[in-house]
Amino acid sequence: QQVGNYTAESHPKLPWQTCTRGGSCTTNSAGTVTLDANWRWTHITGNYTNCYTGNTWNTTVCTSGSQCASQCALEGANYQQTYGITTSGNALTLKFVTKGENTNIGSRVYLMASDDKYQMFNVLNKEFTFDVDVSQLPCGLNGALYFVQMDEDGGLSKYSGNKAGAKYGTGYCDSQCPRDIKYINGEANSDGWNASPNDTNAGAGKYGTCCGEMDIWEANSISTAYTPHPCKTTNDGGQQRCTGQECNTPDRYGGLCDPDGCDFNSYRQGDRTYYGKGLTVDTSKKFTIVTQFLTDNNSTTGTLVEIRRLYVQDGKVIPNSKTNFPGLIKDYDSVTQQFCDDQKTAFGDHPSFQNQGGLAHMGRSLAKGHVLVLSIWDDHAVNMLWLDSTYPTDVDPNKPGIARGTCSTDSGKPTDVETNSPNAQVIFSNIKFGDIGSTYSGNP
Ligand code: IDC
Repeated sequence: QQVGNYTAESHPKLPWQTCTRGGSCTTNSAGTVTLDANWRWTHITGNYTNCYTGNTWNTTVCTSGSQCASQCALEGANYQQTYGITTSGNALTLKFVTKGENTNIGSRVYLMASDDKYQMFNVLNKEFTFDVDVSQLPCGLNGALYFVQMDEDGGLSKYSGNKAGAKYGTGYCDSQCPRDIKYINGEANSDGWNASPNDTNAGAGKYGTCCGEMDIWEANSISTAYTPHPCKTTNDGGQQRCTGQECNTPDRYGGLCDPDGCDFNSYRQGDRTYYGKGLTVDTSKKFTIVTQFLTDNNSTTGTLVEIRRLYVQDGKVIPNSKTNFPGLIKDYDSVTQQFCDDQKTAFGDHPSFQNQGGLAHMGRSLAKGHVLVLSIWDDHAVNMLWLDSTYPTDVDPNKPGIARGTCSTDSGKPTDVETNSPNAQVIFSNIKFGDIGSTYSGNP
């Protein structure tokens, strides 16, 4: 994919901080974000003809994936007007529905270190902290902050067909091995593309793109989960193009990645008064989320053994909720391999997390360096019910592991949320990264 020159690409600034033990933090003022390539206008290089419109490719120019990539360009983005993406100080606001020339739904952005490189993080033996305002995120929406093992340059140096690189938000991959990605490995995903039956803006091609994923935060004002998803792709979870069964389909568990992950959702784990409006972590106002990645030898080169979570709100440190349902060997308040084994057995869930190498393999992936993703999305596959409702919807919600939040099983349909909650939004702010214990303070 080429670079278009109708709109200059200007990345919104998003400064963030690096902290060291002792509590001193320095600001990385070069931080910016870039919009994922899938949201961008792609047209024939040098004129205004679309290469892709709605949910279909221009079959005249896209006779093959490589032909298409050689003739089509990605454009610069008008962040605020077209996509509802704004930054102010250290805060990023992502709006759900933005009505411009077209109607934009959701967005996905990546933190950049420079104009053409993503910011790479190795979170092992470190702590990642940010503030969030989820008060305007109803059932069915997800304001997400997570890490994926994308290439630092978006694949520009590996794939000669990719001339746009990280600057234009190329190279996305995750543990669902998504097939709705328009350009993969320097080629358009136009071969075998099927327009989505229920999404006017999306479709699925012959290829998907897989990589290890660490979901630090998938949440709305009702429910939240944090979830490691390891992958047996090249380079311990590095970006790898997939076809057919490799892309976790038709057998969800027969692909290169763990699509379920080992999730810690406080409600699903049995504490129903912990997270939500007016609850212990009160989602009607801003709070801080701290996530710690502990290794067996307290170094960045150790084996990942535990992912801990705590919250800070109104100056008070709030310990994570504890698991509370029958059938567990003990109560847990963090993600460890034992927690994952124990909850998967107790809930009767598929052991795909274990089969893909478990927490230790997630750690190997994180050690290779990950890119930070911030997004707001609705769910055309399962209406976000896996996060905030009863899922599967036909199983007794009193059975442990089925209830994930208080949303109705009828909620979260994209057409409903897009119509009824166009003003939904998420605000992420005050990102800090550093030594364990260095990025937050508060009273017990
Ligand atoms: C979740 C994943 C999440 C993904 C979602 C939809 O954690 O990243 O976006 O699926 O594909 C299930 C569900 C499975 C859930 C998983 C955790 O079948 O969809 O994974 N889980 O809630 N049953 C038990 C656990």
